[in-house]
Formats: sequence, C-alpha cells, structure tokens
Amino acid sequence: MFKKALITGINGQIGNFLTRELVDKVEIHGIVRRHSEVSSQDSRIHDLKDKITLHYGDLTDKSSLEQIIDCVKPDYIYNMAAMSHVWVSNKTPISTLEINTIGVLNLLETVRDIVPKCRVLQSSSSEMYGNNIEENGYQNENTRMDGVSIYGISKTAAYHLIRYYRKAYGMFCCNSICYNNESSVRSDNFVTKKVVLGALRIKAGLQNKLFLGNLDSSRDWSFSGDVAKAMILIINHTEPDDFVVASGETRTVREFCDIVFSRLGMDYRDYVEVDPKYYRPLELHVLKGDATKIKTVLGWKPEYSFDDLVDEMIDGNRYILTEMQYNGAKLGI
Ligand code: G4F
Repeated sequence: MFKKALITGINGQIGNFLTRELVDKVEIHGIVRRHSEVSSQDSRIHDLKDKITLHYGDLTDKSSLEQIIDCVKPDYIYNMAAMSHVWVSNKTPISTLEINTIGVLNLLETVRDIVPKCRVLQSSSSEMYGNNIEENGYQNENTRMDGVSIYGISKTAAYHLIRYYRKAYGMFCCNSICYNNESSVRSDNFVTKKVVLGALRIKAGLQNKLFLGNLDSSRDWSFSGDVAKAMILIINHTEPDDFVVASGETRTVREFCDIVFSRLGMDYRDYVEVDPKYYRPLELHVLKGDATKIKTVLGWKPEYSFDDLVDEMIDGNRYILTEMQYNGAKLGI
C-alpha cells in the first residue's frame, strides 16, 4: 500500500516540485488556504489535481490541522507553508510569527496527539544565520543563528521547536536548512524572478526600467527542484536530523542582473535602477552554505548548475517575448 504524504503549502514553489517528485510514489494530500481568486489556490499544481487530494486548511487554525491529520493519518508531513517573503515580513511581523512559528507549533502538537510516528520535515531557512559566517566564509549546521529579519527570527524559533519535539518526545522531526532556491515558477516578487521577468519585458518592449533594492548583497542560489529532492532524502533518512541544503556558490544581485541581461543581449546598467523602497531595515549581506553533511551522509548532489538555473528561469518565461510578437502582430508592428 502507498504511504501517505501531507504537504502544507503544496501550491508554493517547493510544494510544486515535491508533488511532482512524489506523485507516483506516495499518496499525496495537500493543504491549501482559501484564496479569493480560486485559480491561485492550485495554479502551480493544477495539472496534477486528478492524482492528489487537496484540503482547505491553515497552519494558524489548529482545528483545521486536527481535522485533516485525523482524516489522512499521514506517514510524512512536509511543512512548506510559510510567509516566505523577507521584506514583507517586516511589514507584517505579527502574522509572520503566527504563521511561521505558532503555525509550526500547532502542527507539532497535532502530530504528537494524533500520529506521533509521522515524520515531519520543516523547511527552515538560511535567513536564520543572519550575518554570521564560519572562518572559511560558509555557514554550516553549527553556525550561530542571529536573524536580521522578522522572517529569520520566526524561522529560527520554528527550527528550535522541531528540535525540541525531536528530543523531548522522540518524534521524527527534521529541518532542511534551505538557501535561496529558485525556478521559472518562483513568485514574481523574489529578486531572481523579478530580474528575469523585468529583463524579458524590457527585451519585448513592454517595460523601460527595472527598479530594485540592494544590488550588493550575495545569495547562494539553487534550483528548487534539487532542493525538493534533498528534502525527500532528509525525511527518509534512518534518523531525524538537520541538514544545510545549498549550492556552496554565492553571487551578488548585481552579478545576477548582469548574467540575465547579457543572455538577452542587453547591458543591465542601461535599465536597472535602485529604489530605496526595496531596502530592508537590516540586510543579510552574504549567504554561502556548506552542504558537506548532506552530500556525505545522504549522497545528495544538485543536478542543476547556476547556469542551468538561469537558463531554466529564462526559458520558462520566454512566452513573454512570444506574447509581444503576438500582440505586435495584432497591432501590425
Ligand atoms: O529574492 P529575495 O527576496 O530573497 P531573500 O530575502 O534572500 O529570501 C529568500 O531566501 C531565503 C533563504 O535564504 C528564504 F528563506 C526566503 O523564504 C526567500 O526564499 O532577496 C534576495 C536579495 C536580498 O538581499 C534583497 O535585499 O535581493 C535583494 N533585492 C534587491 N532588490 C531584492 C530586490 N529583493 C526583492 N525581493 N526585491 C527587490 O526588488
């Protein structure tokens, strides 16, 4: 009989890749939040709807988790639901804590009550480290945590809750400490997707300028599909543990702009302008993760290089250029 996996945030970027990876291997249930635009509830996984079961729920509503978990009795829970935007978290601090921290507590308490043997994987974040780095310039599983955003702090508390339930109650709870992970289906307001969409729109003549915030921060960017595969390895490990999932390479936002605009035959300096409204109260300057542990213990290896990631993001959104040709044809230009 198929095992059952419950994915919270199933329609998010990683929820989407997890679902595609697992759909023929386990019975998949997903939690979606009610959205006024119904199509937004399952936009990324719409094509898989016949193969999965979706439930309305919310991490902040424990009664919804109790009903779903009691009905499904999952063997695995991937907690991908979160308020995941760092800049927004500073505008909505209370709801960020309610979703990202209390939400995880609601989930853990419900699992402890109803399915204590269920394995739980928490999507933790490199934002938890803040600006701390080891002497070699990387962060690893032992790097001190000191979040520089409400988001980072909310994730740090959740990370510790996962460890506490593991140690105090012997539950199989693990953290994947994810660095920035991207793809063509990334939400439009994260910097990589914003740059790719902006460059394509400029190329298509639909936009003249691209306004960004801090161009000098560095991020460790991976392909989201590779990160989903790492999570599956972590939750299936013989024992619950915490793992950094990262590429080990870091590039500035400026370099990312340069690469994307160059691939489209443009110079980013002609189009990108800084708008301080995108600055954050505190910035996390450099992220570079040391993924030695997951590579050694679980044999994880990313399949996408940074160049592959950029190609996937541009190719997955090239329809913008085609749409322009289509619209241009309609207008006779
Ligand atoms: O794309 P970002 O918004 O991602 P950020 O803040 O690093 O967070 C992402 O990665 C975390 C893991 O490290 C996740 F936990 C989190 O959920 C999320 O997926 O910003 C990246 C960098 C920042 O330094 C930001 O200041 O890009 C800079 N940036 C410059 N201009 C911008 C912009 N970020 C955004 N979102 N929009 C801009 O216009």
